[in-house]
Amino acid sequence: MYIESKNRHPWAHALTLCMLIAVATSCVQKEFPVTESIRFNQLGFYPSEEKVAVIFSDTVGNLPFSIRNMANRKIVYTGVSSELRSSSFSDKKTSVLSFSDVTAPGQYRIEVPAVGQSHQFTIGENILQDVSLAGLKAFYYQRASTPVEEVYAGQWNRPSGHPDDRVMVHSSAVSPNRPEGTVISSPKGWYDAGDYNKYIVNSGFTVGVLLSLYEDFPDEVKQQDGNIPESGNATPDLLDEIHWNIDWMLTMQDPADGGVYHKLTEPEFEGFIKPTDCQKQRYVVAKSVTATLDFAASMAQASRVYAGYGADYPGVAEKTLSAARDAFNWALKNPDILYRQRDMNEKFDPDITTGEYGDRAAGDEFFWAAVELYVTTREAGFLKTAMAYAPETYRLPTWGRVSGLGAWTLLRYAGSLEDESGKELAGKMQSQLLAYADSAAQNVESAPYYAPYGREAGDFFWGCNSDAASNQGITFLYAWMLTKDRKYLTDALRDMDYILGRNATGFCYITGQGYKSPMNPHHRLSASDELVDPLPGFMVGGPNPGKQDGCEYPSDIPDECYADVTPSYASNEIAINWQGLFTYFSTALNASLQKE
Ligand code: G3I
Ligand code: 9MR
Repeated sequence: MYIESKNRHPWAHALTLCMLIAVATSCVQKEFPVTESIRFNQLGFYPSEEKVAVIFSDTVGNLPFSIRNMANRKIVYTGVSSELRSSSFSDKKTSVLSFSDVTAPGQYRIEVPAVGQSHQFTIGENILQDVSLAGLKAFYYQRASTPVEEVYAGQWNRPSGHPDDRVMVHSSAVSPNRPEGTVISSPKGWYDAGDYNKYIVNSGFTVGVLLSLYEDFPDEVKQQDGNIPESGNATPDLLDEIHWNIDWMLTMQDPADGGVYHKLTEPEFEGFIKPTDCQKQRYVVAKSVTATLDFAASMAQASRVYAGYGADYPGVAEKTLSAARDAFNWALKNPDILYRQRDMNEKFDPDITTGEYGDRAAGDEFFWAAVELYVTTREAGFLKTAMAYAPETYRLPTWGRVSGLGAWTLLRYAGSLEDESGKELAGKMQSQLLAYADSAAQNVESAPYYAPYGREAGDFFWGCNSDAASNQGITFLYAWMLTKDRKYLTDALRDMDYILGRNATGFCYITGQGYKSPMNPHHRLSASDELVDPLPGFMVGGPNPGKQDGCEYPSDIPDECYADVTPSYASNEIAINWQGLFTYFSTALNASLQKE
């Protein structure tokens, strides 16, 4: 800036001098173009935790960078990024910037003169609190058979849909007490995903994950205010929300024999229409051993949790336990009745073409159900079954592979188990889980995105943001809880950083969060309202080179196979099981970091 000397006010000299000094000390801000090539957790960083960003670039590494505090415009840190690195399956390169020494809460940005300046970010406490509450709230938006009210949902309010009070028993599901054509009432529950159906396998899994969050982090869960209709009662909002789904699940059990219908569904998927416009007849379809065992497991777990909340939920502990026992007995008598949609359609009408949630074996479901029943009742018979089906290795729990949920429960209750064989089983689960965590945590510092997740092509498949990334993060949290070794907590946070922006697409994969998040999820509720913004707080499935939806994807590279378009159900759908894992992960990680 040039100021005419003859008009100068005496102060002007001082001002000019200050500006010269400022330029010299770089307290004057130089503007660079804002770039999305500088990628990091878009929700921010905790003051005393690791802080890493990457430059997504195919040019050069070793680039000088600075961190600017946006309050006083001062540069507070300078450094040089790493050499270029890449993964085995991608030609894209990254260069890692590390600035963990910056610890003061505030707003900052990263400047890399050769590349540009980043979006602003926050350093502060409780960075994941908002997203974890949004994660819980998402379940409220998924509620069937009730109006979603403006006072809780703001602009996303909607009238009640899918009363499900006149559901037909499908010909595949008839029993002597319920002949074909029988109509039952099966209201409430959560819509499964982008579709409007309700599937017991996925519901049981989701309830199991969310109840585990309560059991592992009760203090944090009790403090949450989700602003849902039940928020005023004496029960934590998370448990109120879960109960909405449990109430539905209980209607899916045939009272005559304890078997549980696989799903409640329309015969083929509805169009992208509002719940109030859906006219198709809905059916309960075929009992299956996997649905029945997932039901037994989650009900047995619910029984011990709701025992503490009898004032708001009288009789629920007793009802869920007896439902779990009946279900388990049905499964023992019918261990081979797997759900096979194609076979079923050959025998029964009308054809059912909605989500299958099929399986090839039910050993992992037997394990999970037996563990939950054992821990709740302490009866030796259940322990014996659990031992018979115990896994040989720890696998990240997903809807079709649930043994990990049994492992989590055994680890949680290991200290209170009295039988020697129960303790031994818990010990086995502990070594298996730690072996997984240790192998997943190898050489993370040399990874292109500085995270354990995302280094292999196999990390990317339908639902991987949750079934792989969030799940691995939770497993690191278990490893941390078991050992108190802080390295596991850091690795969990690195996986979270990946999910929230430090990745190959630059997306923060939760709707309504960060500066770049999915706008067009495969979600009938979001797509059929008149609003631009999707319903908030939902995790989308993520990059999936399987591309089973036949959509146009921006790339063939596994970690870039993500299309933010409504038709992309293979990369951009939302689902309660994914939401459950992400809600566990974000709530538990925030709690663990705040406790430290
Ligand atoms: O192929 C991968 C393999 O490479 C990878 O190692 C492995 C890891 O577990 O996964 C493999 O299989 C994929 C599987 O999901 C993983 O869970 C299958 O290819 C893929 O087809 C399968 O997709 C499932 C999809 O339904 C199709 O059946 C998803 O898990 C499941 O979440 C999804 O569920 C649907 C419901 O049916 C209907 N409602 C929406 C819901 C969400 O999309
Ligand atoms: O919307 C459906 C989604 O919830 C499922 O995950 C997906 C795979 O089963 O199927 C979607 O429905 C599509 C159907 O399979 C094929 N026709 C188009 C439907 C909407 O995109």
